[in-house]
Formats: sequence, C-alpha cells, structure tokens
Amino acid sequence: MRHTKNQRKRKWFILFGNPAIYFLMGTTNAGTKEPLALLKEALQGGITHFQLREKGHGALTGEALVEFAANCQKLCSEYGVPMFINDDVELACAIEADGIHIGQDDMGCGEVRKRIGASMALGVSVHSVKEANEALACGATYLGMGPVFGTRTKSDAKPPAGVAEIIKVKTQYPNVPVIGIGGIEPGNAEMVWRAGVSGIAVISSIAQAEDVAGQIERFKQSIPGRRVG
Ligand code: 3NM
Repeated sequence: MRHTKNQRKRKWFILFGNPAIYFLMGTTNAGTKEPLALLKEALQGGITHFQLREKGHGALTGEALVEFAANCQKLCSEYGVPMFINDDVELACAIEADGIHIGQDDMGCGEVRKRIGASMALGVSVHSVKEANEALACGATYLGMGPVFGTRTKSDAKPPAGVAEIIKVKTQYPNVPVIGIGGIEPGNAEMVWRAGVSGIAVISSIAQAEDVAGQIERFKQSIPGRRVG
C-alpha cells in the first residue's frame, strides 16, 4: 500500500512517538536466511521501523534492487511499519518510501531534502552537536548517532563513541528524535535508552539471532520502565 502525502505527513507526526526498535537490513545481512523471510520474522517480532540498507559484496543493484525494495515495502505496509531507504534518493523516490537515511559522506542533506520534497522523512547520521545543527538546518526529521559500541557490520564505522555526544545533542535539542546505532545488543541497550534516544537501530543482533522474535522481545525488555519481573 502506498501512502498519500497527507497520510505520510500524519505518520511523521508519530514517527518516533514510542520507543523505536529500528531494524536495518539488506540481502547481504541475512546470512543463510531468505532476506524477505528474515524481514517478515522481524516484523512479526515487533520491529517498529525498517531501513533497507543494501550494501557490500553481492549487493543487489538496478531492477533487482527495485523489486526487492518493493517487496520489502509491501511486507512493511502489511505490518504498518514505516520503511526507510539508506542513501539511495532515486530508489526512495521510485518506491515512495516513507523516508530516506543519509550519512555525512552522502549527498548533502539540503540537496536530498530538495529532491525528496517536504513530505518524506529524512534521517541524517551525525556525530556531534555541530553536525546536528547542520542536519536540522537543512530539514532532517531525525538524527542517527553512532557507533555507540564497536561494530563489525559497517567496515568504515568510526571508533565507538559511547553516549556522550548523544546526551549533548539531546540537551541541545530535547524534542528532536535521536536514534542510537552500532553494536547494540539487548545486554547493552539500556545505557543507550538512558541517554534519551527515541530508538535503537540494529543490524546484526537481530539479523543473526536464531530466535528473531525472542531477540526483539529482549530489546523491548531493555527499555527502562518496560522491564517485566
Ligand atoms: N551505521 P550492528 S554503525 C549502519 O555509526 C551503521 O553510523 C553506524 O550494525 C554508524 O547493529 C552501523 O550490526 C552498523 O552493529 C550497525
């Protein structure tokens, strides 16, 4: 199901209203699983946001990528989960994704905002208050910050940054949604929540879990105040 601009605007308003378990995945993260089957397990398990991040050796391109993205979108819409596209403005526009996420090395965020228009959500990876200022000035909807912990998933990730910068950005911009990323697991997620994030973004700890739904439940239990027992 595609959303009209007004529906998208409405969804934006509540885009990070509740603690977000934001799953990122591409076909190269699925291991021995069929990628769409993995995404379906994650949706059934209760992820709240999905980002298609198709990177690395053997990544899909061209028509195959568009087809895969459209299949992911169909699945996400069945579960009412907003879908973001990593980096690829053309793909995000072609499938009318709910949002796009870009890094500091990608096309400038002002340019991206111009190309996607006003109604698509824009996430920008930042590492400091200065980068947050710039991203917000050019229309970022939310900020991604990491890597909080060491990660083996992103080969060019910066050194682990902990939560100090997240706290600084949240102090400056209490109402801006910040999503923590990088090496987050159920056992270390609590300190990220306590830094004031609206959500945690995860690849390997969900993609590689034997029991995907169980792992997502463990992430939900890591939200302070939500712990059971
Ligand atoms: N971005 P995992 S770290 C995609 O620091 C990504 O901006 C990062 O994967 C950043 O959950 C990262 O397996 C990889 O550590 C996250």
